[in-house]
Amino acid sequence: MQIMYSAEIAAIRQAPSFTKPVVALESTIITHGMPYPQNLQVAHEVEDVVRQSGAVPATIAVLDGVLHVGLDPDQLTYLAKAQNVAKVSRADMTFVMAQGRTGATTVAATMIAAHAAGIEVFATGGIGGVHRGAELTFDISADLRELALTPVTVVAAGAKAILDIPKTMEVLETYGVPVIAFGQDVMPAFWSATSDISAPLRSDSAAEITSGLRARQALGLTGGQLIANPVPKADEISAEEIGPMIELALHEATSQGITAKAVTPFLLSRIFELTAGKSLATNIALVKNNAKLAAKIAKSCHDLPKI
Ligand code: PSU
Ligand code: MN
Repeated sequence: MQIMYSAEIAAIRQAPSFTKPVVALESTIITHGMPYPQNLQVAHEVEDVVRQSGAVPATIAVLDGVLHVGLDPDQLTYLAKAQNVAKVSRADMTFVMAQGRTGATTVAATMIAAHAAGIEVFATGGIGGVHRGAELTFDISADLRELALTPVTVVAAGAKAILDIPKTMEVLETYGVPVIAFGQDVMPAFWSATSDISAPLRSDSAAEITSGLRARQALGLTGGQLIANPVPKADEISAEEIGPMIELALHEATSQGITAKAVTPFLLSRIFELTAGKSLATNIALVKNNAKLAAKIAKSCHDLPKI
């Protein structure tokens, strides 16, 4: 498949890998997670955090039918301003490409593209997971199955708190995905740094995360891993504060008949309104924090290449 690289990525590309550590970044967060112009500003700031942390950022998106790994500044602006952008995952990314359309990549689609380009580490806000009420709707994000299949390390602030986190943890365990909380014993819950759900694994060092990964690969185990990185305490919204707003947004989604791909963007924008913008500030802080840790992990992966 034809992949277009940004000038910055092309300069360090030495197929099948890179001469510097690289961190992939998703684009659904830009088009479906935040309003313009904050989305563009945040996209640049997150890329800068990756650079300041010693790695090279590769924001991934489909622009007019072409899969881009790394976006030049004008392409980033084009995407941030674009209307009617498709939200693409494993099921529909290549079809949207065939139609020549523009698509923002979810965690699942970004993992696929990152792996195709030879990128091992990816930073996002929160992964998709098992939605509350999934026993009736069967709404389980394709992100979970992607973690089972595609060998990319995903750094996220846990699963979004709008989800059913215990069920999400069960599915990840069934799929054999290592879930490693960074620096604490409990799972973070996106806007909140902690939750009452204990983390299956804990690590305090990027090097240790990389050795765990290399050991998995040496054993021939496929798939990715989830690094659950808590939002900095100073930026968090406590579970007590955000809990009732999540409940209200979920109730509205159900009563307005919001389903499928529209659920996550609807809930995020309602919670933005209900918290008077505070949820967005927290979201931005946690994405930057994840970009920083992802750069550290990318550096240690670069220092300890896969044999
Ligand atoms: N995290 C955010 N904002 C987002 C998303 C995650 O802070 O917009 C996106 C990611 O791209 C994730 C997607 O893959 O939501 C999950 O959507 P769904 O629940 O429809 O699978
Ligand atoms: Mn879904």
